Amino acid sequence: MPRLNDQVRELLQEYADLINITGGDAFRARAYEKAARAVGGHPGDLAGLDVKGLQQIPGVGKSTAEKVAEYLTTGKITALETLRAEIPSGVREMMAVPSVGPKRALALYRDLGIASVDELAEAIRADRLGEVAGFGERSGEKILHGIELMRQSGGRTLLDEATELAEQLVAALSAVPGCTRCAYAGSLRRMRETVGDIDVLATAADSAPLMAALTELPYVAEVIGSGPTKTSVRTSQGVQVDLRVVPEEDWGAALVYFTGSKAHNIKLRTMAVRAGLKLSEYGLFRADEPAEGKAASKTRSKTGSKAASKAKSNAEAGEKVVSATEEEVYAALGLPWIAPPLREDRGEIEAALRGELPDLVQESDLRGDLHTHTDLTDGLATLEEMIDTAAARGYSYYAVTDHAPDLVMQRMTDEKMLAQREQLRRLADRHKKLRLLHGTELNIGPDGGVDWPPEFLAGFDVCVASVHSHFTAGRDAQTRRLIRACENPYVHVIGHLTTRRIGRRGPIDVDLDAVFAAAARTGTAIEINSSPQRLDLRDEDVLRAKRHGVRFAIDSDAHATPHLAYPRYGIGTAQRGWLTTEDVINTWPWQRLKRFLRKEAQH
Ligand code: DGT
Ligand code: CA
Ligand code: CA
Ligand code: ZN
Repeated sequence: MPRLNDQVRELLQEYADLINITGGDAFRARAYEKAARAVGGHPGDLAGLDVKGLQQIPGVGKSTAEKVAEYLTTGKITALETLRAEIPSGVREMMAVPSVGPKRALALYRDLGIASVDELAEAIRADRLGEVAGFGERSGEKILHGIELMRQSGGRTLLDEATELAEQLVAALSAVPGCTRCAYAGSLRRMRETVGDIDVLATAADSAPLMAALTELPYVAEVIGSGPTKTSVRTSQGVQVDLRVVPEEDWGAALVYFTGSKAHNIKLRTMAVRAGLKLSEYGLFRADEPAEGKAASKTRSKTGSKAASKAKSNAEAGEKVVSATEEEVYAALGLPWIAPPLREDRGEIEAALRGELPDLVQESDLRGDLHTHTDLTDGLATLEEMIDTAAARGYSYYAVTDHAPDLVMQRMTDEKMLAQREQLRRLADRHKKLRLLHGTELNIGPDGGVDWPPEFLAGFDVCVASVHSHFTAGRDAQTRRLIRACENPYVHVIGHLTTRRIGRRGPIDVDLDAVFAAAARTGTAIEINSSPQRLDLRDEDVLRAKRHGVRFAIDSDAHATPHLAYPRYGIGTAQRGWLTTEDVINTWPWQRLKRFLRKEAQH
C-alpha cells in the first residue's frame, strides 16, 4: 500500500486525466494535476487534515481540499466516481500510452469504440486508425512502439512502490505471534529497477497464523492461493505478494534460494554438486555419493534426531548441513557472503572465488547531493525547505541545480539565477556544517552546446548537463552532442544520460561506449539519477561505464523535499553496477570533490 499522500496524488491525477479525456476544462485539469504533484511532494502526512488544513498545502485549492477531505473521511471521491462511470478504465490506460494522450484516447473511444490498450494494438495492426482524424501516417507505428514499451515493464512495479509495500508487509508479519524472522527476498532484495512480484520469507514453528495474517491485511484484495508453506495474494494496487514460511533452521538456505536470481542459484547449485552437496530451498544437504558418481543423486530421508544426525560424520548421505544463515550456506560452498545486488551471475561467483568482490558503496557513504531543484523552476519546495531537509540528512555538501533558460517553459533568467545565488550564500550562515553549492542543470542542445557563455558558467560551483529535447535524433548526432557536452570544461556531471522513463519512454539511441570513453577522458562524471521513474544510467550500463574508468554522481534530482530520500534507490543501481566509493564522487570528502570540479585545470 503506497503512502496515503501517494494514494491521493494518484486519485487527483486520475481525476485530472478524466477531465481531459471527457473534454472538460483544460484549466481545471491542470489545477488538479498541480495539486496532485503538490500532495505527492508534501512532506507531512495528510491523515487527519481537514479542508482548512489541506488548503495550507501550496498548490491545493478549495475544491481539491474538499475532494481530498471527502476521501479521507469516506474513502471515496464522488466526483471522481461519476467520471469513472462515464469512461471505461481502459480508455485512461490508452491515454497513458506514450504518444496517445487524452485527446486521442477520447477520439479513439468515441469514433472507433476502442476501449483498451489491447483493442488499440489490434486496431493498428488491422489498419483501422486511418479512419480517425488526427492520426498521421506514422502514428500507428509510434503508438505500437509505445505499447511495446509499456508491456516490457508490463505489470512490473517500480522500486519505490515495491519497497514501501514490502516494508509494511514485513512490519505487519513480524508482529504476528510465533514469527521469529521475516524479510523480503527476490528481485526487490537484489534492488532490481522494477519487480515482478514481492517475495517475503518468514520463519515460524506454525505457519498458519502468518498465512492468515497476510490474507487479512486491509490492502489485500485477492487471495491467489494459500497453503501451509506458501500463500500468494494480490493487493488492491495489483501487486502480487508471495509469502513463504520455513522452519527457523532453514532460514539461510531459503533466503539464498528465494533471493535468487535464478541464474545465480543455478551456478551455486552446480558448485554444490561438485562439492558433493545439494542445495535447495529446504537447506544444504550431503549428497548420496560424490558428484563424479551418479548424475542424479537422490537424497535419503533424514533419520534420527537432529542432534544425532549433526554428530554423524560429514560423509553421511542426505545429512543436513547447518544453514541458519546465508553466510553458512556460502561458506559451505567455499565462498564469502555475496551481497544481493551482485547476485545476477555477472561474474560475482568467480570474483568471490578470487577474493575480489567489490566493497560496494552504501547509502551511508553519500556525503551530498549534486542535482536538486526548487520552486524557482519546477520544484515544489522553496530553497530554504530543500536546504533544511538536506541538512537534516546529515550531508556535508549540497548543490541546488535549477533549470537553465533553454528549457523555455521554466522561464529562467540570468537575474533570477544570480538572485538565487545571493539567497543561497546568505543561507550558508544558518548551516555551518553543510557546504552549499550553487549550480544549475544545463540543457544539452542538439549540437552539444549549453545554455550560457563561459563567463556566466564560470560563476557556478557545479553544473549538471542533461538532454531535455531532440530525443529522436540519430545515433551519430546523439553521440556527438554528448561527447561535446563532456568536453565542455564547465560541465561536471551528465544528468540522466539516456533520458529513459521506465515503462514510458525508451532510451535515446547513442553509442554509450564512445560517451563513456569521453567522460573518462575529460573527467566528467555520469549521473545515476535516483528517481525511481528514471534510474538512469541503468545497472548494466553502469558496469560498462566503470570499465572505461568513468566516475559517477548518485543524485536525487529532487523536485520536492521527500525526493531527497531517492538516493537509496540509486544506490541499489550503483551496487548492481559493482560501484565502490572510489567510483562515486559524492561519497568523497569536499576537498577531493573540489579538485574533481576544477575540471578545466585538467586540460
Ligand atoms: P521478479 O519477481 O520477476 O522481479 O524476479 P524474482 O527474481 O523475484 O523472481 P521470482 O519472484 O519468480 O522468484 C523469486 C526467487 O526464487 C528467484 O529469484 C529465484 C528463486 N526461484 C524461483 N523459481 C526458481 C527456479 O525455477 N529455479 C531456481 N533456481 N530458482 C528459482
Ligand atoms: Ca519476485
Ligand atoms: Ca515470486
Ligand atoms: Zn533535473
